[in-house]
Amino acid sequence: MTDATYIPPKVWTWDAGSGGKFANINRPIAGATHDKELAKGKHPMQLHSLATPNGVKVTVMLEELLAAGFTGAEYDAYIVNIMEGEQFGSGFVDINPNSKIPALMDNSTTHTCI
Ligand SMILES: N[C@@H](CCC(=O)N[C@@H](CS)C(=O)NCC(=O)O)C(=O)O
Repeated sequence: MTDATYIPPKVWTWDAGSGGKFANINRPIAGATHDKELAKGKHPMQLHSLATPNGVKVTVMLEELLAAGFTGAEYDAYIVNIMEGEQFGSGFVDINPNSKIPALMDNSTTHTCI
């Protein structure tokens, strides 16, 4: 059933209060709010994420590739605590301007991210 009385606003504003606890972890904003360098490990694949339903997707893929014997999927994993706003650190925003986890850097050839 649809609400035929709902009229969409001309200018959308973020009502964080209506989203419960998820309004705090999924925000309609992006970009750096503070300087923070990203950690970097020894493998070409650098994963920056958190164990949310979206955040585990890349980990699952990489682990399945490794289990299948694809050694090129070795990676270093780093936690981005989105409850603490770490997705707005400058280093993370450099690899994902959208400020969303997960972000995976593949340094094996050229600098690309997914
Ligand atoms: N399209 C992405 C969406 C990722 C996404 O929504 N990530 C959320 C956590 S599950 C996030 O980083 N939220 C932080 C924010 O919005 O500030 C995917 O499907 O993986």
